[in-house]
Amino acid sequence: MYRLYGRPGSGSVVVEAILEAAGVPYEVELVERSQDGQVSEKLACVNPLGQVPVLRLPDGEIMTESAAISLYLADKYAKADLAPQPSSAERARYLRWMVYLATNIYMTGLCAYYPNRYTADQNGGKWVKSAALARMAKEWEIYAAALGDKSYILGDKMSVADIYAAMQATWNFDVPAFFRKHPNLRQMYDRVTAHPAIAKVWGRNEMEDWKN
Ligand SMILES: N[C@@H](CCC(=O)N[C@@H](CS)C(=O)NCC(=O)O)C(=O)O
Repeated sequence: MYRLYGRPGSGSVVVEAILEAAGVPYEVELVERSQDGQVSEKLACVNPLGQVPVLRLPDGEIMTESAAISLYLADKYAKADLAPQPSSAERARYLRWMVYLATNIYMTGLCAYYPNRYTADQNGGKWVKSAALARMAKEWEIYAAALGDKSYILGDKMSVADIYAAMQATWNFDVPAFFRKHPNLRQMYDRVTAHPAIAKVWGRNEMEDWKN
């Protein structure tokens, strides 16, 4: 069985959503951060960076990196219809935006959430954070422009890229303001989260706390 190491509302949500939508048996091992910010031992054993998500495959193989895990599962469980076929025309766009989200918005978000990690200056964190927020705004503008008035980033069909983007949208510091700025992202978000399996995972992870 798959074992997903995750934390509510974190990058494990996209993996959980794919497993749920694919109807594959899995268990979730919650790994909370300790009070002093240290990485728990059980997480350090499977990911030396101490980050979630981590997926242990049924054969014991360990996968880290949310985008790699998502691409892998979506291809493996093609019946869930969450990824364009490797030979399809949409594949190039799908890969482009999956990697864009992983390497730009996700990473810039880490700079905003953990700014002191990215500077050796003990007073530099606030500058790292403000630069990261400006950069992230630009990165979302680019994504929103690519989405345009389409329902999903690939057109009429939802893919893992949309689930990934919807999850990352909830990490904005002011989600309602973010969606006011990008109504097309809000529409995409609402479509994605209306999917029954995704709604279930969203609920379990309290992904809609920003609505309160
Ligand atoms: N590149 C990794 C990033 C994973 C990541 O940053 N996960 C966050 C939760 S969303 C985390 O565990 N942060 C704790 C930390 O970085 O110490 C991925 O895409 O899986």
